[in-house]
Amino acid sequence: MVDTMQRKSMCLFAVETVWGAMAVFCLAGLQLGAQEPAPSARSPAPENAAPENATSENATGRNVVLILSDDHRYDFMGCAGGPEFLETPNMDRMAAAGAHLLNAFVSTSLCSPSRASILTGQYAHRHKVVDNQRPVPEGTVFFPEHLQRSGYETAFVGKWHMGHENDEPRKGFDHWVSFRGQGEYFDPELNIDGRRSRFRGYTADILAEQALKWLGQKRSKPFFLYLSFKAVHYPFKPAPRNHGRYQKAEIKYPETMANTEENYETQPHWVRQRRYGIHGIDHMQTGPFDDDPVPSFDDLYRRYCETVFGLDENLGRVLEYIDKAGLAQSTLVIYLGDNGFALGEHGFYDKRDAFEQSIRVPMLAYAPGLIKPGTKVTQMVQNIDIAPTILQAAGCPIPAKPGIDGKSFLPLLAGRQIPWRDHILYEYYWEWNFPATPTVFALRTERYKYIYYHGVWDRNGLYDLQTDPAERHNLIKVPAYRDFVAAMRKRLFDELESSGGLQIPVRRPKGTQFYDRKLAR
Ligand SMILES: [Ca+2]
Repeated sequence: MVDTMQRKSMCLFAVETVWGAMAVFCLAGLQLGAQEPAPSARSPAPENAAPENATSENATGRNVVLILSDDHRYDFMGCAGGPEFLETPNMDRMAAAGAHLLNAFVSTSLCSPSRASILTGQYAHRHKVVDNQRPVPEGTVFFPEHLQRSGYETAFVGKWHMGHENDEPRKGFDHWVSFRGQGEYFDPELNIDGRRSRFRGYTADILAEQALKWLGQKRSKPFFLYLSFKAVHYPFKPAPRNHGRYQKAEIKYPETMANTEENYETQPHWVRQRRYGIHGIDHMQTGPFDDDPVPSFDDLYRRYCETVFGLDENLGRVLEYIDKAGLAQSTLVIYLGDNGFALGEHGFYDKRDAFEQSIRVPMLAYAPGLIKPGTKVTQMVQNIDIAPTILQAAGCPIPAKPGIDGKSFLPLLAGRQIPWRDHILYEYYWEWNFPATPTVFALRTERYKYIYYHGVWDRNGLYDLQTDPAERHNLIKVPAYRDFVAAMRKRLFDELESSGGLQIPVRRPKGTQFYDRKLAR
């Protein structure tokens, strides 16, 4: 079967809607606490919850559309402040008509572990999907299974990427459209409910088309759609209609990109060393030998932005359908990325590490009647919060077992202040395939980030995000911070221990190892 895409023009959000006049552009600055006279561990936020009947977020049976992208960094949206030539009109309008979660993070900045955290509400050390090389452990429970038991009709469309070889339907979904592993940007072979067909066209367009087809079916049950785009993962390939759209755009390099003593003086040694591997900007994605050409950073940056633009177009198609079909009042739409992506920061060209560009993700929500237009959520939310948030929107109880580490942020979307975390926990487990980045544990408060590197002879990290948002000045050896570092380290390990995070999962080497350390250039 061949499904030809013949879309003449993208349907942007109609300016005649209530959204039209609301060109709200908000800066996604860090939400930092007041100036602190001396470094100290922050105390928990005060409990100031409003009465339960203050909003309508406890209404049950809401439809949910969860839209995921791949490697879309948090600040590459118009509403998030940059880069100025990049157009994301649909993301911007989603933020203007709904909520922009300004401080959204992943608990592990890597495809498969993050996807498993989204689907389980658990840290990677609990769900045990710690690399991109193998399927989820037997017995893993995903939240759509709870939705099914609560009477929901569920569908998965797009990139699954937990287990490279398998595109077969997974439990928890009544309808299944997916492909093997990373998939392809063009002409994908899709497994639709167990039958494979080759499609012609741009994969993001085709996945949106498949999602709209399912949304358009008549049904009597509430629904849950999980639309998971392949875009914007490397190799960045925009739709042909968008290729070259930003070719003349001037690329501004981040201040920590240059290979200077100033940039690396206080950083852990491994940070500079990663420049010379596949995930460093001196040798981006080059092959195993050192004489192959290094691709143009500027051109890759432009292709990334053009791919984001096409993702935004397809996000707009889904949102437009929901509005036009009269589903907006009964549906919660959430958009997020599965992890961040450095484009030159610290000399990096990847994710995995605990710096801001890696751990932060774009996150937006749209639900007229529940979320007031222009809502800005400043609390730190994480991918582990998605499952409990959606279950609450569905009025579906969260089973006590196997347990969820995240917390529903639905009240925050509805404008209620509830007790919330004052820090996030981050973890990344060293991969045999990409040995340049060590095992990382981090604890990030609104102002400070403490990073502990396990199993490597190197210094750890402490950054003051208020005075040093670029994380250029590592304070770990500054004597004035010694007690603060000790307190943060204790807090990190207390939390890891209490949630079972001191058992580091070790996996057999599998797949290709990108071991080469290239020569300095
Ligand atoms: Ca990813």
